[in-house]
Amino acid sequence: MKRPNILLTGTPGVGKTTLGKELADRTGLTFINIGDLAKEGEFYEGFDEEYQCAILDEDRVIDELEDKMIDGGMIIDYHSSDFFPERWFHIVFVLRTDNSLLYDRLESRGYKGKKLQNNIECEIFQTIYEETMESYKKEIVHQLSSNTPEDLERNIDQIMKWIEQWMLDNN
Ligand code: DAT
Repeated sequence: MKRPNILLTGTPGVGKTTLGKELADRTGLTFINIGDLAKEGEFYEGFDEEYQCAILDEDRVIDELEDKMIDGGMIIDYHSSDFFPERWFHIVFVLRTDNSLLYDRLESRGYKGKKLQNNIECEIFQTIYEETMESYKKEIVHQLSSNTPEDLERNIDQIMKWIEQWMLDNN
């Protein structure tokens, strides 16, 4: 049985992990958060002094996931989308959150100062959306509002319907 691969992307705090885990629970697809995967495997290639964070070793992440992506049925969660092989994904969702809500979510996550400001600007300037539109065919990229619990429910329903249809069309 062939199953699709889904990319959930967007600025930190928009709700990728919340949506991805819930989708995985309800569909049996496998959820992978790239940040957690990198931490477990220590897939880093240095430290960024300016941003005070580890630099992801993208090639090692890709090597680690390649076989699983070929098998299908993967939900990938990451705040960037341009280094993954385009062929991996059947659909890509860019989650979007209003600035004031995002600000509160990131603040309660402990972000402050420049880090908080950079992430809010990332959302204001649609950085991830534009990066994603340049990296994948426009037809497979969709924006999702991710402001409220109602949005979450609606997004889950829509994606589950899409998965069902994809499985009918491809098996
Ligand atoms: P991300 O994985 O994009 O960093 P998250 O899933 O960790 O984001 O969510 C960040 C916070 O926002 C977390 O406290 C849960 C909350 N949240 C996520 N989606 C939401 C939604 N649709 N409505 C309200 N709160 C949401």
